[in-house]
Amino acid sequence: MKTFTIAVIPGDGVGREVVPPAKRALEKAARKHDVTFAFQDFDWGAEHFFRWGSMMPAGALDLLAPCDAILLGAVGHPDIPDHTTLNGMLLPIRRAFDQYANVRPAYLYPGVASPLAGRQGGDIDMVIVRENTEGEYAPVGGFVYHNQPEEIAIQTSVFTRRGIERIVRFAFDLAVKRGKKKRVTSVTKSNAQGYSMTLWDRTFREVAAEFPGIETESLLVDAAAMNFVRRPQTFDVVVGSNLFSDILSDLSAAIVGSMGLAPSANLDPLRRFPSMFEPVHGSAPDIAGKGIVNPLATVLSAAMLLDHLEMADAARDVENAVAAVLAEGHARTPDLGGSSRTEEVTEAVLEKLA
Ligand code: GGG
Repeated sequence: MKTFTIAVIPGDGVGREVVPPAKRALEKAARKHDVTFAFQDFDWGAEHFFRWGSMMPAGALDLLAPCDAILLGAVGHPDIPDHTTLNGMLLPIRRAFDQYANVRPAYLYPGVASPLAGRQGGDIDMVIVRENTEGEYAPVGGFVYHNQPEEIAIQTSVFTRRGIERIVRFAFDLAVKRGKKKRVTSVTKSNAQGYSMTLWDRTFREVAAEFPGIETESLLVDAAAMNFVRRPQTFDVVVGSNLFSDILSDLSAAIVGSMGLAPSANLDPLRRFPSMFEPVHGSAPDIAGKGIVNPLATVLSAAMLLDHLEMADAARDVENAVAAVLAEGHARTPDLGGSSRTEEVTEAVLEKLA
């Protein structure tokens, strides 16, 4: 029987409540497919910061490197500045392991209400592909006259032809693999940002020429946001920079019913390093500890982990279990208009997996 080693970082806030259900779903799905998981739990995050002054210890990346994949909950604590938590753990892991493709599917499940009028289950089915290692989140910049009245802050975006080309090619390959609308939408702001974004547009056109069977569309990010609301059914694969896709994937999650249903994968498509799977949502301190967080975004992220480890049947089992629970509509956390607790939704999914 094959055993996969999974690094588990529950992190902060609701991250600690959504990771155990995902581990249970993984274990149950794996049992049916003659696979086992060896979980290595790492208690990193805000508590580690309070105790030791850093989100994760020195040498943390060396501990993660030999694992087959990483399962992450959330990062963020009200008493620590958000840039400290994000730059102290999540972003360094993405960069160290060259997880350059952040894949964020948004699917309107039957039985789930979209805030958009007239949309039925299956009407919205898109994937946001986010460039994940450079762009606006590159750690390049600094302060001059720090904390003085004449203070200057400089934050530099970094766009490389190599970085753009590989994420755009990943998006086209994904559109081919999905075999659905066969459409890739590129999102930029090249009317205002005439260097980085025009490099993106030119690179997009060059890569698109290699995929004559895929329809293309280029939108400015403001128009993309508007069209996610006006005509969400037309989108298939949407590719954009680190910042734009971060924002648009919150919007895509909202139009399919809830951030609580939005999974994600931070992939090293070349498989040199472990890839990382996490819900799109953050630590949600307002509901942390109340036992009402929706575990399904993390459970669906676990399904993406199974897909990445080439256990497609097990991944479909998990997705189908989630779809069945949502279609029945009995077990629902408050974000979906229900009153179920995290535990009840978890048990409902596990029952379907049996
Ligand atoms: N699920 C991980 C998490 O806490 N995400 C919140 C967040 O702010 N993420 C920023 C990002 O994805 O770049």
